[in-house]
Amino acid sequence: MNKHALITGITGQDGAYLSQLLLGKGYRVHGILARRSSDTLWRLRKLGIADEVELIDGDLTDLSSLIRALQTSKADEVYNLGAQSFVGSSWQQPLLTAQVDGVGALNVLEAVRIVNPAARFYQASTSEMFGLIQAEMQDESTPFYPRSPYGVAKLMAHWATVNYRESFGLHASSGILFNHESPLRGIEFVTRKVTDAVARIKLGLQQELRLGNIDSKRDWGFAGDYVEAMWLMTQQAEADDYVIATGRTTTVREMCRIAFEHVGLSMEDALVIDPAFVRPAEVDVLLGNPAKAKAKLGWTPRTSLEQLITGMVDADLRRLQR
Ligand code: NAP
Ligand code: G4F
Repeated sequence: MNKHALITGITGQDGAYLSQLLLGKGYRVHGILARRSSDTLWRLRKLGIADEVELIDGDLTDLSSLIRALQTSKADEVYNLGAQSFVGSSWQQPLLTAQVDGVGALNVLEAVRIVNPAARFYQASTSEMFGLIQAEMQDESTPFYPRSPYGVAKLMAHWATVNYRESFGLHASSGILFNHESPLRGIEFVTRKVTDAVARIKLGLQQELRLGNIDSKRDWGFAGDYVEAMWLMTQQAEADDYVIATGRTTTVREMCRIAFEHVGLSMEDALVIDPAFVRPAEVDVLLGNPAKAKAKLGWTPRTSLEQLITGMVDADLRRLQR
């Protein structure tokens, strides 16, 4: 019998890669489609799987739609990836972010508890919860100190996941994922903003690239590697929380340099620092320790930052040339 999975956020970067992974394993994949006026299926189309997933109307802020989705999909595994995921917007839309990313996760947990408490649940937690870091390298025991409304909302969802595991015995795991990127990354995030701009500058379509704080450091990995960790978590006998990261941290400046050098351009000629992109509070450094995931899940990242960024530049060049 094929397993059934339900994914919130199926139209996002991770939702698309996770769908591809699960379809490859023989799952029937169902996804919540929050209706938007513009085309949100482009990532699923790009991976050639838009017709293979089964979409169900719903929204994380509407518990009744989630209950119906659990019933319709008959899900054995539920992956809560849906979110207002752009940190920068969370200061402009703090209440929406709290409703979708915080209360929304609680809604999914409630739907699981009501419809099928035996279903396995995955919560998309984030290294943003570490914020003002309390240890040089962050692992599952590092105290949290969120620095954005997004981080605060995600922290609520994280603790709700732990709480439902401890209160009701749900198989509920929280993946504390550090930044992960791909050619399917939204254009507002810094890696994709950079790789798209580098490709445009190379093709003569744009002159400059405007960024905010280029001294912040991130632990960047490839989204395709990270969705495997999500699946591995739901396959374990016991639910638990895991840090998923590469163990290497790099400044935005260096990431940017890799992109420019890949196409033989000088970063200094194009980069403009623009205060408009500086945030009210910054997460200066993130560096994750994935030792537990390696030991217990057998998970390791396979893609270097150089492979990731140059691959994203190449993908943007191909797209723009078409
Ligand atoms: P993403 O590309 O921004 O995708 C977000 C998804 O959430 C989209 O499918 C979006 O639908 C959906 N969504 C937004 N509001 C919704 C609502 N009210 N109801 C239902 N769905 C809604 O994000 P991602 O990079 O794939 O990340 C996946 C998850 O991991 C997110 O929860 C994110 O916060 C978390 N995370 C990401 C990273 C990372 O580096 N990528 C790291 C740690 C944690 P539309 O397409 O219709 O907008
Ligand atoms: O790419 P970013 O917007 O990612 P950020 O804020 O780290 O959040 C991402 O990773 C989190 C995991 O840690 C996820 F939970 C979250 O959903 C999201 O996927 O910014 C990265 C860094 C920041 O320090 C930002 O200030 O790049 C800096 N930056 C500098 N100039 C910029 C820009 N970021 C963006 N988006 N745009 C700029 O122009």
